[in-house]
Amino acid sequence: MLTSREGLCDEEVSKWNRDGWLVVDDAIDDPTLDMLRHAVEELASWATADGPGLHHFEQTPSGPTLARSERFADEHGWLGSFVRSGVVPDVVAAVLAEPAALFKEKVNYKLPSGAGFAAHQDAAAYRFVDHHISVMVPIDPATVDNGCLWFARGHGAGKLDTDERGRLTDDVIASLDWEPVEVEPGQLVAFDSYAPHRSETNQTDMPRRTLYLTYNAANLGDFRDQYYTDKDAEFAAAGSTFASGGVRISISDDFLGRPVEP
Ligand SMILES: O=C(O)CCC(=O)C(=O)O
Repeated sequence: MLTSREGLCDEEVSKWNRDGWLVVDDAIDDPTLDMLRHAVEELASWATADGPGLHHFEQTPSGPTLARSERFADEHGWLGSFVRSGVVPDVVAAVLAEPAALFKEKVNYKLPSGAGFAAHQDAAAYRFVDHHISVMVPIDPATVDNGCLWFARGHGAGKLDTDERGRLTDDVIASLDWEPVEVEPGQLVAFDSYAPHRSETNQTDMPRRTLYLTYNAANLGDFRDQYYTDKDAEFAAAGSTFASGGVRISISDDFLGRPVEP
């Protein structure tokens, strides 16, 4: 239970305790947003030029489309600094009430017709420690039409029932009070790994790009290398589709996109 925390007002503390997610306004200034946009464009160019990082594609009506880039904090100097120091780890440290260590980092591009995500809790896919905090950093405005996140109100903690794919069951989904969280670049959304969330397809003709930066309490250890080593091994052994036919971009089978057609 979060009590008073430096950098968070009483209202934010009670919202965090009730819901497990929080929008932070005016967190990133315009020059930093320009740098972020530029950095995300560079990552996307790595995906098609055999550059560093781990990149995942999905099939959309316009062909194979970049869905996600991850594991870039050691390869992209500016982004590496942004994710490891400054406002984002500071927000996480405020909700954790202790310093945060980077666990993983990714960009979801959600280009036009890019797919959404079934309702899930990230805790199902995050290993080594029980509790993680993620921060969503919008690069483009996130709206209902382009597939913003939907969070539940009133479920700040605790594991919910899932099916064999790691998706929340229909009963759980129906029991939750869902709210679309539309945000603009400059805002952040911090969320607990037990906060249920989901999203829809991007139905616009513009990208909805978002960074997701995930941390654990630093005193528990640094698991990032181990996370990506395991993920590489799992993807290499299991291939790029789940038994369900879903495209494997996550450890959990919660992405609603289609595998790239041969
Ligand atoms: O970017 C989205 O629309 C949702 C992302 C998400 O839930 C995830 O990557 O686990």
